[in-house]
Amino acid sequence: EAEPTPPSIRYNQVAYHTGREKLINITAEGDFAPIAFSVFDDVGGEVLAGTTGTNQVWTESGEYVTTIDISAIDTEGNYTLVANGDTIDLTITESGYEALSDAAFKYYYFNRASTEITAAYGGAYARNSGLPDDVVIVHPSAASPTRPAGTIISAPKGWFDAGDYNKYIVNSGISTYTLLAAFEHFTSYFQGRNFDIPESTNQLPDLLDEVKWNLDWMLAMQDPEDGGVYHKLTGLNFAGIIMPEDYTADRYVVQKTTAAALNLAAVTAVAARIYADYETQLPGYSAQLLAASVNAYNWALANPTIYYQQPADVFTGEYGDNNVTDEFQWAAVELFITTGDQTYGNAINISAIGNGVPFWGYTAPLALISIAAHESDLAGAIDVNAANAKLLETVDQLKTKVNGSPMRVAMGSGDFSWGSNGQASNQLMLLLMGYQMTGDESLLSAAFTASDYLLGRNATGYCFVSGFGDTPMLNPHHRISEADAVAAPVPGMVAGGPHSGQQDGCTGYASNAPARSYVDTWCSYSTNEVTINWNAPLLYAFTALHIFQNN
Ligand code: G3I
Ligand code: 9MR
Repeated sequence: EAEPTPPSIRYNQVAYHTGREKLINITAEGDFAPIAFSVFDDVGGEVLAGTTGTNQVWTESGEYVTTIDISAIDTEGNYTLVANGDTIDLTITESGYEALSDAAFKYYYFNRASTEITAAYGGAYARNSGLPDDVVIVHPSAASPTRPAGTIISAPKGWFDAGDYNKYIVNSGISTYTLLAAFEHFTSYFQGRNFDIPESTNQLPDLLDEVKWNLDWMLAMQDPEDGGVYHKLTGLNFAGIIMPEDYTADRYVVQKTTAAALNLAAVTAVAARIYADYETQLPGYSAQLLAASVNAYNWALANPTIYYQQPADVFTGEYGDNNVTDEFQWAAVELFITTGDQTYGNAINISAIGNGVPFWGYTAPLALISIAAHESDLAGAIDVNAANAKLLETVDQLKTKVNGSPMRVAMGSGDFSWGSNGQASNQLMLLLMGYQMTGDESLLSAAFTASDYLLGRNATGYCFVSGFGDTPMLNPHHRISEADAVAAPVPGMVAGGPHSGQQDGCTGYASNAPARSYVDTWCSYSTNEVTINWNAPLLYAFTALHIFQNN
């Protein structure tokens, strides 16, 4: 008979914070007796001792779980926890998330298309330029009278979507929005932040330089003739394990869709109002963004049900979305905030805007976030209170989940789909949004407690952010990290995360249970890829936690 696996200690491998709850879990597949534990400071003095209490079963992991609360230790320092024959290192600090926030940002620079990454800014991850995307073929699915199939257009720059080298407008929408929302909510922080990118010496905040890299590409994805927006810029197939400089396959723009037009309309409307404050640095850019937004929105109104359909000769990511009610509302909200034009105000229907956690295919919560952030400008024009109540309903549900969960995390039933760590990051963003709206400290508390999940206090034992933690994710499905000469992956990237689909058919999964169905291998594109849309809420959340801890 096989020995049951010994209980494992699951903890935040990056940092616990002074003044905040500090939780550690012990988990095992089988039930286990109470376990004695001690915590020692860095000179070997015992500062806390105890015995674990009752175990609970966490349905999502199928494991027995108990929680150790060491919040009573509230002095900065390095500690060790000894329990069940294991010793783990713990860090307690006033401010432990700054480096992670910076790295989450820098990921976007590392994932830039059409440029070299220099040693000055990329260190060991310097690489040659690739995928210039200045010769892009209009695919038959995207043909129009003025741009028939085979027409050559130019659409350089942008960020690679993920571990692949393609660029998708729908996923760029939520990603770029989330970075811009971080800028709108924490403007002075980002105005003062130097992220060490090539543009750091210019007069624009680095975040806006980085986002402009992607906005410039998004603008080039619009057909100037009719305002329609191509759904993606892609090779016909996914590339092999190669560096950008070795990519030689033809590139295409594929099909104009309603979802693409609305994602571009929403994001360029947000960008237009933000870059308007930098007219001196970027003359005319804000106006260009707004014109693109209006043209895309009008195209969508005239073509409201053009859904993505993968052509027979194209095999890359789809980001297909057959329900664009949420995108219509989101675009109208952003255009109304930016212009005050009642044409857009009349299109807003708060009762049609859903709440919940956003993802690339569901952007309604992004509209609620923007309304909350601009409530004083909107009061009287739309029912701001109803919108805020919806957002706060979701926030309250998340807090209840954290407090009721056997592992004291926000992740639970229904949260473990492809990209579950994007879900976990967006949950944090919403809790932190709720805190900004209400000043309710219990929401900030819940966000700190739930933030442990991504950093190791989860059912896999991995710190899911590359370059951080004692057991970091090491083998992401990220072509640059896999093909380059550096052993360690590009830092600051969050893995897709566990979910039971296992669509990649890889071996080595720890379990079929949703919260444990994860494998840290290149092979596992369904659990171990990285993307711009999962890193964006990671960046938002850990930056916000850092800022609030230092207020
Ligand atoms: O929306 C349903 C939900 O209602 C249901 O409960 C759940 C059950 O599994 O499934 C949900 O749909 C999933 C959807 O993602 C949204 O989470 C699908 O099963 C799942 O297959 C789908 O996965 C997408 C994946 O591409 C495959 O199409 C991911 O969201 C998406 O992030 C991922 O995107 C890829 C790009 O195509 C290419 N570039 C890399 C990128 C990341 O892997
Ligand atoms: O490598 C691809 C990854 O970047 C995509 O997100 C993923 C989405 O389905 O697909 C991966 O490509 C796989 C393909 O879909 C099936 N054959 C194996 C490929 C990975 O090696």
